[in-house]
Amino acid sequence: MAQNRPNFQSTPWENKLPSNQNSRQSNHPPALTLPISSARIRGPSMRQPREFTSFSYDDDRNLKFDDSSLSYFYLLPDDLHAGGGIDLSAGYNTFKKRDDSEDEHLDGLLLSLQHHEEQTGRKTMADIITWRGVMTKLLCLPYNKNDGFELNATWFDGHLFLEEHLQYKLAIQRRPDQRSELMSYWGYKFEHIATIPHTWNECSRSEIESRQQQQVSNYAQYCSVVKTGIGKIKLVIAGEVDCVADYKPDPNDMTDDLNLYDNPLDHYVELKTNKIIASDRDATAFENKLFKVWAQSFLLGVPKVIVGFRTDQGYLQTMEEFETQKIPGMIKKSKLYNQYNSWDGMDSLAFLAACLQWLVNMVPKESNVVWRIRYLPRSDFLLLIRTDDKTFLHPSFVKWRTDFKR
Ligand code: 0WD
Ligand code: CA
Repeated sequence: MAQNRPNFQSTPWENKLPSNQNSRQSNHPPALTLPISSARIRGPSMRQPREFTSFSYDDDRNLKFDDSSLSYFYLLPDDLHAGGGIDLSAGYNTFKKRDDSEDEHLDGLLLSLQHHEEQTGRKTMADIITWRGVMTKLLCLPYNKNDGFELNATWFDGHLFLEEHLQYKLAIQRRPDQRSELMSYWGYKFEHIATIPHTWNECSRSEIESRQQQQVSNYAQYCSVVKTGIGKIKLVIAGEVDCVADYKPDPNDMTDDLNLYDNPLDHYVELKTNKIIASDRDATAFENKLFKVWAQSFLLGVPKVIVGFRTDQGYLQTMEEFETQKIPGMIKKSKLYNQYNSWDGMDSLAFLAACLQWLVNMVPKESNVVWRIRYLPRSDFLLLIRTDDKTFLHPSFVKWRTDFKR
């Protein structure tokens, strides 16, 4: 394992093509590259995301093919003001935190796809199947070149599957200090105190009132699986949804009349916490974050973001709602005041369209071969490299598709 560990952070990187650093390790031909600053498909067509299934992880991280872990937003502005604000650090010592060095690959997504296909008897159409988080990385890349990452890619049964290469992520991760651990807890704590596990009328008083005292865990998750697309590429992506603003319509209440269709995605909310904005610097940092939040929410079709603003000591003071579709415009306006802010949503989408087209065209369509997509910090290229890794697809999904009779 040790010799697989990437070591790029300590290697001085020049902004030009690498001279195939790994050539000693493998006999494979030189990597294929995509130039990030110029790869664009201008004005790509976008498909409106549509949820076609969803799944949950419960408090023990068991996978459930239902909406049992869906949460409901419930936090009154009045609750924020009581006694100097809600203490987001409360209960930090009892945080039930997932071991994120455990690689779940695409398992939840693939097993839920399989379950869905078993129910409907139909295969899902898609060029690319992946987590939303992977797409967010690619969408933000033209404006976020400081962080390196690696993806794994493999073709199977007509789809290109992408996942994050967890080994790389773990290898470059700085060991989190206590403060960043605490700040990450604040995010989960905010999610916990801002939501309830059922609709308001189905919740007991104590379920609502004891939230501040309950243990916080990041095991449970609710994920929406959507069909969407950019340019000519059809996508299936799954992503975590923090809560609904009010309720989730019954997906069985399908109707062909679009005017009557109650779209589940329209009800979804992304929750974030942020430091209270007190200076230009804070505002710039927040705008940078907001752009990534836009990318993340836009991809899945989540229309609303609620940000809880907190003090440096982690006391929640105010909340603000943002409409996802208005975020790029907001940031563009503030460019007038902040010359360092260069985020451009349309340009990012033009890059994403080109990048996905490149992947679909350039990753060779050999089943059982895993390719690595590598982005070195501050470089201008995505590299495509063949590996000798075994497939990362769940065996149950592979068997299901292999046995599938049309
Ligand atoms: O390639 C893979 N194996 C990846 C798996 C890459 C990205 C995510 N995932 C997994 C996550 O563990 C999660 O189960 O996919 C599922 C859904 O992910 P997503 O919606 O695609 O992930 P992303 O958009 O990056 O993150 C959404 C939320 C985060 O909230 P914030 O507010 O920070 O965006 O998912 C949570 C996190 O709360 N999350 C995780 N929770 C536990 N362990 C993890 C993780 N490793 N990653 C994201
Ligand atoms: Ca969140």
